[in-house]
Amino acid sequence: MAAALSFVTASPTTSPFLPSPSSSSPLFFGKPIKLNLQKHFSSLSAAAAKPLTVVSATKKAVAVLKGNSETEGVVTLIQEDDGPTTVKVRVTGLTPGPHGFHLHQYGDTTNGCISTGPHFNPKGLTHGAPEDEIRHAGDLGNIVANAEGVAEATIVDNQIPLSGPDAVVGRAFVVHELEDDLGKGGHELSLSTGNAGGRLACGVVGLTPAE
Ligand SMILES: [Cu+2]
Ligand SMILES: [Zn+2]
Repeated sequence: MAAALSFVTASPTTSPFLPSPSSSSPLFFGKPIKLNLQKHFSSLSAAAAKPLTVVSATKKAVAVLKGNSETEGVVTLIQEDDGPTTVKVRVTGLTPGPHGFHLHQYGDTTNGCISTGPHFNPKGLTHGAPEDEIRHAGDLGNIVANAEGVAEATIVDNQIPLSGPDAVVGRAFVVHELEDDLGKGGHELSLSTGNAGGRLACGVVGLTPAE
């Protein structure tokens, strides 16, 4: 027990000793120690280190948009290799006309769509149009609802990959009450949110089978 305690308090990467793998269950130590054992005892790590990466280079994801209104929708994302991501959107229950459509930073909906945070912005730029050089990665412009309140769009974009450091999996789409002015409206919110108003519905991006 004393050895176990001193091991737990030591830094995993600089610990001068490691317990014999047979002397105690890795489960006793919890996850960090288990990883450490894998690093040092290759025979133990063989199964766990086996790559989980799928052979196919196609990645797919989906987000189901819901909120506190009748607005709802589905967004599918597909990316081949390191190419652009194709986003297919169908949202219903909108007022006719344009509605801001963005990827927001967090996949957190504990407080509804508000807890998804600001627009996904890994480069620290100001808000803009999808075709602008200066834009948030999450700036996908507007989707336009028809007279029946249905908006359908296909968006192809280079700044919302499904893997890598700027991956959008785990973040959230938001569809807004108003038109996104694409940073050009002259309103005090134009350069942060496009002054797109309230958040009608949102959904967290999750991976789906790539087939
Ligand atoms: Cu938004
Ligand atoms: Zn933005």
